[in-house]
Parts: sequence; C-alpha cells; structure tokens
Amino acid sequence: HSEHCSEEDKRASIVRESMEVLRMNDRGGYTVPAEGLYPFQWNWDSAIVSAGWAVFDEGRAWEELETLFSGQWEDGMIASINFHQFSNTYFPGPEIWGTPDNPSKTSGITQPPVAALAARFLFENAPTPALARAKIDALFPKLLAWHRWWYKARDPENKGVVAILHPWESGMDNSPAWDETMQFPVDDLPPYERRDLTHVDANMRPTKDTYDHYLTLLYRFKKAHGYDPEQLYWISPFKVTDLCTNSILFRANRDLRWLALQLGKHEEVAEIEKWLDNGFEGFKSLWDEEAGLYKCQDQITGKLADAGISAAFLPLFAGVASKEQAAKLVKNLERWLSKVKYGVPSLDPEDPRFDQLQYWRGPVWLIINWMISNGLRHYGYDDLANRITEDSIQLTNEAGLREYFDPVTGAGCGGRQFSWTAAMCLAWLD
Ligand code: 9YW
Repeated sequence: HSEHCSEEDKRASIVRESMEVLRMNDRGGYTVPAEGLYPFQWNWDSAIVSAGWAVFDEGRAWEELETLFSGQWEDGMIASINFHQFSNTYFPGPEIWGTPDNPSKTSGITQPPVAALAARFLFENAPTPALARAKIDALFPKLLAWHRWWYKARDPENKGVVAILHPWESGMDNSPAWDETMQFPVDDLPPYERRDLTHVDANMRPTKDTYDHYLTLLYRFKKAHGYDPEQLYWISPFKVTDLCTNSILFRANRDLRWLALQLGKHEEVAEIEKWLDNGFEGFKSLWDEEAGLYKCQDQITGKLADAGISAAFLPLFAGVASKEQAAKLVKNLERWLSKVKYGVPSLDPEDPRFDQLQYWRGPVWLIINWMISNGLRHYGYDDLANRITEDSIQLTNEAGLREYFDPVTGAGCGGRQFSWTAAMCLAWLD
C-alpha cells in the first residue's frame, strides 16, 4: 500500500522540486542552466526551460524566449550564450569571445534551434490565447530570421542539411562523433584556466586536449574573421553535419510552419516547406544502411562518423526516417538498452570508447530522452517510449535533478539542480 502511494508522492515531489530549481536559477527574465557551473543564458537550455516555466508561469515562460531573442545578431543568429551579467565562474567568458557589437554580449557561435519548438509549445498550451497570439506575432519574424540564418550561413552549398563549425554548437561537446574531425593540429594558445573543473570532477568533463581544440577554433573565428559567418563556413577545420542540430532544425521548421499557418503567413509557409523538402533529401546522405543508424558526417572529408551516438535516433523526432529505417533504429536502440540499466546512453554501450561518466561519451541526458521518446511514439513504438520515460522518472527520483546520469548505476553526474532537467520533469514527466 505504501509503495502505491509513494509513486504519486514521488511525482508530486519531483514537480515541486523542479519549480523550485527554476525559481532558484531565475536571474530575472532568464534562467541559468546551473548556479556556478553555467552562470549565463544558454541558447537551447533556455528554449527548453521556457517549456518548464509554461507549466506554472505563462508570463515568465514568454519572457525567457524574449530575453533569449534580445541577443539576436543583426544577421539573425542566436548565439550559444548570452552574457547578461558579469560572472567569473565560467570560462570562456565575454572577454575571451570578444564578439563584435550586437544588441548584447554573446558568444560567437550558435546552438541547436529549439526555440520554435518551445514557441509552439507555449502557444498551444497557453492559458491566455490573446496573450499568446500577441507574443507569437512579435516572436515569429525573429524565429524566421534565425532559421534563414541557418540556411544562408550554414548551408551555402544547398545540401539541405546545415553545418556546425564547433563541437559546442552541437550541444554535445565531446561526443565521439567528433573524434576524427578533432584531429586537426592546435594553434599556440594564450594560457588559460578552466573554471568547470572547480565545480565538477575532471573525469566527468572534456580533456585538456579537447579544450585546446575548442579554443583553437574560437581564436581562429575571432582573430582572423571577427566571426563573419560567411567566412567561417569556408575556413573552419571543423565542419560537420550534426544529427542533433539537423533533427532539431527539421522539427523546428515543422513547428515554425505550423505557427506561420496560424498567423496566415502563406509566403513564409512556402519558404519553410522548401527547407523541409530539401532537408528530407539531405538526411538521406546521413543514413548508414549497414549499421542501421544515422551518422554525423564530416563535410570536409565526406566521411560518416564511425560512432553510434544517441542523436542517431533523433531523426525519429524530426520525422524524416522511413518506417523501414525506424525499424532498424529501434533494433539498435533495443540492443543498447539491453546493455545498460537506464536509457538512453549517449554512446553505443558496446563502443570501446563508451564511458559511463564522461559527459557526452556515455551518460544519459533527459532532454535527449524526451526527444527520442517523442519520436518513438510518433512511429508507434509506445512500449519503447514508455521504457525511456520510466527510466527518466526513476533517474530523477533516485539521483535528483542532475545535469546527466550514469546509465549503468543511475548515479547523478555533473551539475546539480539543473534547469533543463527540471524543465523536462515539468513539461514532460508530469
Ligand atoms: C559549455 C549548458 C550547456 C549545454 C551544452 C552542454 C554544456 C558546456 O552545458 O556545455 O561549456 O558550454 O554540453 O549542451 O547547453 O547546460
């Protein structure tokens, strides 16, 4: 009897705790991902977090997106980080990025375009439709400008899929999918001191060699080209078709199209449909038939990455996989899940590089779980989707609202009281 009750109680207490975490990480109009470790506004974190706010504070949810877009560059880009307020607990901060004048201080690169998904979520779940309509009227042109930026700056060759130029842009910073591409020689770098290692264990974070590569890219983008996107595409030694970014962009285009229809913007609908058609074609080059998985692609060598990563399942979330491809993906996913206690690991557990604690090289991330389970439901794999949801509930129940989780033991890893984990518990698990 007590167990039966406690299931409900547990859910209620996660929801309560999640609201507390968002309030605690609220810095007035924007939410930091985690106190100390990430003291600014991160792009895709914020978009996800706005869906969490929407569950209990409609106005604050819209404000999160508005603050995010207040940093939009003139060319349409939304940077990966908005530096609204000084903090010395994170490296590299605004003094290192040194981006050209824009509405506010930001980094010089971007992150996966979740914002249109969040905008639709807020709009559809709005307690006050008139408010939502006014908010979307104002937000829509900005969302459209960002999506246009993706195609202009990151697909100038018309592949239908966009390039990322830095691992930080993928949001999956040290994924094994970049191991080969990250072999380029590093430049002479000014001495630097990482701050992440003062907050969390080194064995849960990228290595020094990886950071040297991150900074080599940053300084090349800054010094030689002042972050001019038209040049960056051609000079970056890191140019990858990332599955996470492209799946989210495809799905975001579907949601942007939906919003355009609500607003009666027919020309824009046609423009977005062209992106969807081209994207559908572009995704075909990312399918590895032998592995039965989607793979990231190095645009410089044309090679598909050897690693099977959790983003391989995100084309289900996008809705670009065929039924046959979905069946093969599901077979792989079932194999992965049979090797770990909690899904979905960020790397195939049978890959020799699999490391259950190392950031994007093994651990479970709730936001990816949400996208994968959403995609699975769409393709009719409800049981598998339920398994992922159940695993996610258990992880947060037992380990708290951590940044990510060990798929073997269920232990919480990285930052604590983490905003997007809390937002997922509010918007998805509740
Ligand atoms: C960094 C904030 C960000 C996420 C990324 C994640 C990590 C580290 O934290 O990036 O130094 O930017 O990899 O996806 O947005 O939560």
